[in-house]
Amino acid sequence: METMENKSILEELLIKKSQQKKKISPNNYKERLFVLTKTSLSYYEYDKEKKGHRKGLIDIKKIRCAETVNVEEHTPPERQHPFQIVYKGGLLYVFTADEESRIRWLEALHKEIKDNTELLNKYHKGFFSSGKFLCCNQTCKAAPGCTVWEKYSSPHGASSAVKPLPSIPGELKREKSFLKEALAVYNYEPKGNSDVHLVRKKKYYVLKDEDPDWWKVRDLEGNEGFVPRAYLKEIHHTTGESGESSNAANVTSEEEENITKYDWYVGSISRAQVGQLLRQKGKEGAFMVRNSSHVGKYTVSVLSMTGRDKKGTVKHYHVHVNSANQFYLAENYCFSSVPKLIHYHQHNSAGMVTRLRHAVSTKANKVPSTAHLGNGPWELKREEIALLKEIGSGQFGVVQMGKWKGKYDVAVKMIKEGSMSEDEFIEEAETMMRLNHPKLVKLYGVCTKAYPIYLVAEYMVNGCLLSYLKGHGKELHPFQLVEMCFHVCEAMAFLESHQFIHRDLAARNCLVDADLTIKVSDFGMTRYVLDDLYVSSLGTKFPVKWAAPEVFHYAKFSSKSDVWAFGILMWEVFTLGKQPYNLYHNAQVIEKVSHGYRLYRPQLASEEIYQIMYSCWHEVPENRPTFHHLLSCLEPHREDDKP
Ligand code: 746
Repeated sequence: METMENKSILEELLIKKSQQKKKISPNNYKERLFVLTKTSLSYYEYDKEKKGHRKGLIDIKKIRCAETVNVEEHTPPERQHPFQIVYKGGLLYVFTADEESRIRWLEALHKEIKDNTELLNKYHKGFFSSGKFLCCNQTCKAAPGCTVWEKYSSPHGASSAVKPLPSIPGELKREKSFLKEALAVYNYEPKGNSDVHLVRKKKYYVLKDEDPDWWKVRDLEGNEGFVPRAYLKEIHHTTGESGESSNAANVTSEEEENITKYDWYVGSISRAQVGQLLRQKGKEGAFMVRNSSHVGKYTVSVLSMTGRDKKGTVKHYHVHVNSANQFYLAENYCFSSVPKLIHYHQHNSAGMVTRLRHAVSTKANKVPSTAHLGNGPWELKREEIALLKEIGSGQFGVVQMGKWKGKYDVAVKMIKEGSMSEDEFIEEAETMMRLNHPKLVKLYGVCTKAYPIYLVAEYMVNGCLLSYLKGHGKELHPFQLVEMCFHVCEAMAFLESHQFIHRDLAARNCLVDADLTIKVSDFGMTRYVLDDLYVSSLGTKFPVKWAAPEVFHYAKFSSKSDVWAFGILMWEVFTLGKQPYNLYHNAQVIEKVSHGYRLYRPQLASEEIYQIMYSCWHEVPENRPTFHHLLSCLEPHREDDKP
């Protein structure tokens, strides 16, 4: 039935850019039939002149900006007329065939959104591409706009179809102007300049959410301040848009919330990682449930010991959704929720190789993000740290595994007196503690009020990457090796974007988490080493084999010298932990490398992978790739996780 509400205002076959939910994933462009109505902008499959399934829907009320996007050089002719739709929860790029069509769409959209309450003042002129906005280089997709949106902000604009927000007086404004609502999941005592206490289970209004760690909130009494994001859980109201990925098969946020509570739920890790973890477990029916590469969809991976191979085979099943919004793995067994589906298959194989017998969980007792850290100094109470076992020793002395506040796993470096320039470290420590990235080992805090000084870091249960490669390398699939390099590269691209130089990147300085995520550790720490044997490039402890020529000749460190070291690290990974230039001593390596000699291609590395590591060893620093570029070189070699 056709009503005013669903009557189509505009309908046209346009090109839609993939949403790049994975941050760094290849672009793809699809033809979709776009339909604009009073209430929504939907897009449908369109094949052989027939309208197919709806692939996505954006609620008109959630649109915050509709505007053109700048075209980059070398853009093919069919993509010369892009526009963007910024909406609550996402960003969509659409390409029209010509300028008239683009104007038609933008005018129609502006007309429909003009009364929306959260229209933007500023937007991004450039595309969000490979993890950043091309206009301002901000890496967060939700980063505030960098260009004034004229349409909205200038009341005298040519076509001021979009009215500025009416100013709302006092009381009303208090309630209205927030981004979203959130519940506190932990109590939080404010430290430093925040005025807001968090009380578990109480509701808060989120005012700013750009910072990954600190959100500005207002409590119900009207107090405002910054609190750790990790202490909050967003409240989702289950109506409105769904992206391409959640089709008809829209997994509601209620469902998402439920699933995260189960001990069989793992999170977002790659297919290769899951495979390795299940094979490590080695039990028939060992299984994991994880987010697939498609947002809002899940994959069940299960180990089956049938077949000749002692290690067993891992099968991956996508959770499908039928037209009645029910979930199923193998046809005919449908359930109203994912937990119900898993529960059923824990007892019945029903079309799978085996029933789901042993949940493999990677849940670790991690400190929730910046949880304990106030905005101020990063001093932790020594009494709150229980040292449990020695896990090794490094350049600064013994490292112990411990518990903080009796519940969180931590690694504690006990700084041996005389091994570190402590004052300089303490001065810089805050910068390092602010570097938050999922592929960097988090430095939680320090204890500096007594000796020995403690550096307290995120605990990584599988120890250092080099030992892991030597001990478990043979169990790893080449995809897994690529994945390891990719993780390190993600961390390094982040450091590069913050103009932060590692100075000693190597497999020995990376750590392996419970879910086999690789994280980079001890970034920037070489600056505080007092040992001459390590500091001098002629010293026996100086990492010459990881050093670029400009480093061993002139101690010239840069992100480009980190790139050289990354190439060596890739070589370590693909040789499963061999010593580089095994037959040569440091002095010989300097001699050889200066004359253009380079490491050979490891057997496990394809010619293309070798090209990537080899490109890191260009004599001239400027001619080496950036980490940002290396990400896009590695990406095509990662395992495809499509159904
Ligand atoms: C750890 C580190 C980083 C060092 C030495 C010893 C341990 C460490 N181990 C962890 C962990 O989660 N974290 C740290 N290295 C340094 O302190 C260091 C200092 C300075 C430098 C470099 C390194 C520069 C030269 C760059 C300045 C482990 N986790 C977990 C388990 C095991 C070992 C470590 C944060 C373990 O015992 C699993 C692994 N295993 C045996 C059983 O199998």
